[in-house]
Amino acid sequence: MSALLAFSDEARRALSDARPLVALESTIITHGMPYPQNVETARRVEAQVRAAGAVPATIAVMASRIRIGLSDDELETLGRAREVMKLSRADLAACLASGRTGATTVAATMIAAALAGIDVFATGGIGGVHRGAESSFDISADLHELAQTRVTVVSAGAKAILDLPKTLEVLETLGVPVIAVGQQEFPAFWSRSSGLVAPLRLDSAGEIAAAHLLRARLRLPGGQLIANPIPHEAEIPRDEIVPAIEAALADAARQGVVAKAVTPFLLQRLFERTQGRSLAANIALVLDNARLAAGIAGEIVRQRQIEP
Ligand code: PSU
Ligand code: MN
Repeated sequence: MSALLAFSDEARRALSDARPLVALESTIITHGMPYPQNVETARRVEAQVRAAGAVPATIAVMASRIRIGLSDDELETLGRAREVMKLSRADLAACLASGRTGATTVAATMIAAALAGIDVFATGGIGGVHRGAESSFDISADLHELAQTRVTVVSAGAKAILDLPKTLEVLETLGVPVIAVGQQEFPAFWSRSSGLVAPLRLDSAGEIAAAHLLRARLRLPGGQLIANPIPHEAEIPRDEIVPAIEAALADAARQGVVAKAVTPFLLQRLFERTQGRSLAANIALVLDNARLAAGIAGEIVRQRQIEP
């Protein structure tokens, strides 16, 4: 295993000193945001994790290694690169075998984090059940990963381009705890409100960390989905974002966009249709998730020392 994982010096030292780490994904860099905002955001997210007392480890596949922690230069290279594979569970081994560069989605980042011994991962929004899934069968592998890989994923909910009620139903079926923070409502990525009640609520990093450790003691496989609403000042109210989402979905249908291309296409279209506001909101929510994730990672380390 150690030959497959290549750690940054910072990540290796943090792991051997049992200091808190936060895993970060790379699909948000390569497929989720345009250059150069993608690279700027990746660096700011890492800085936010450090400021909140943890060590960041951005994950990607390069030269047949799963990289746990990237340098500034590597973030830049990844952020500019074209033809980067979008890696989910199904794609990891084939990407490693081919030697190509791959960006990890939520599912693949969870797998890598668990292999590396990292408990907490911060992202923007997970993939979920797409609208029209009853005919397209488009359900993100992120949901199944949450059911089987023991990592706490800090998100701003699921992206509101999805069918959120169906996404919550599938998560319930799979036994994934969906935990809202600071409110009872499940947040909708760009907006704090979705009109849906989250199944669970925990308002402190300490409780979320305790639940993470208790799941291991209960021998429950799978992770936790933390749904942290976007900060007030950055949110796009639902009645503003919903028409843009509908229009973006219509664009996708007209152009016959399917499979892995759907989410990146919709995010890009929303960026255009909101004159960049969707991107500003996305950046703000990822930064806030990084802050919360670092707090949870710190609490996990602290609580493990008290009760191993
Ligand atoms: N969060 C963001 N932007 C993104 C993603 C998450 O703010 O681009 C990515 C994640 O990598 C997630 C993926 O796993 O979108 C979902 O892709 P799909 O719907 O094809 O499973
Ligand atoms: Mn899909």
